[in-house]
Amino acid sequence: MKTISIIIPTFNESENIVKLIRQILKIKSVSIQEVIVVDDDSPDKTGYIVKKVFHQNDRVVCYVRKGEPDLGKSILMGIEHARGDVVVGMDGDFNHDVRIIPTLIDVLSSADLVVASRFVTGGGMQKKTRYWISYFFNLVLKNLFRFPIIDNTSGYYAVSAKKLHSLDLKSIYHGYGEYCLRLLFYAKQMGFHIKTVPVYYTARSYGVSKSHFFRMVYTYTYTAILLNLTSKTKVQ
Ligand SMILES: Nc1nc2c(ncn2[C@@H]2O[C@H](COP(=O)(O)OP(=O)(O)O)[C@@H](O)[C@H]2O)c(=O)[nH]1
Ligand SMILES: [Mg+2]
Repeated sequence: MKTISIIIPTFNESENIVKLIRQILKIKSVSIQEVIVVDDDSPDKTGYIVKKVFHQNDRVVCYVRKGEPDLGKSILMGIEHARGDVVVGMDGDFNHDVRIIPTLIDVLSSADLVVASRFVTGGGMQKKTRYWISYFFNLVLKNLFRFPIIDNTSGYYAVSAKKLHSLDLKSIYHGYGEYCLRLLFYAKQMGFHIKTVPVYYTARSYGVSKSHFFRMVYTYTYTAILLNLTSKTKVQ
């Protein structure tokens, strides 16, 4: 059975993370080798709480980054420490339904990268306004900017560790959620076999979202344009 490393970046998730890790560790149908939490030195002490609660559990590892918070670099740090055959990336706030982890792994047996998608049959999002904005944005990404699937901003995925390491990870994993656009764009460019499975995003259980709407639209659009321009230059 393939071993799995689950990577969860956190910032102020003290009320969610312990419960979330406990739910993940209960999954028995797939082999979860480790849950790696990378915390950006959260003021609410998320990282220290994880270390304290799970200090006797060698399947739970927590790194606390110091300095400038960076979601993408946090995930990269997790990837660099991951030892599993498969890497799963997910949020630490219950947006991403833990119960579909076995499905992601199952579908990965015939793919290189499996993305949990809100915009396929069976998928969705509790927050309706955000759902429609994300859907429209993703239509543009797919049809205008040549992105491979219909949910390129998901952030919940399973990928073969070997394939993942064939990509230039430092150029992908930095900044905020736009790392996801770079991951999918380069995965397509490198000929990854990409599949999707439906997911329903529930609203976060506690705490507040770190996403800033206008900043995200600007950064994601800029990233999509840049990826298209640089890839066209490469082809010429
Ligand atoms: N390490 C780290 N994690 C972050 C940062 N910003 C957000 N996160 C985490 O990334 C995940 C997604 O962030 P969230 O605020 O839920 O964004 P949303 O799902 O788009 O509303 C959550 O687990 C957050 O705790 C950051 O700067 N550093
Ligand atoms: Mg979230």
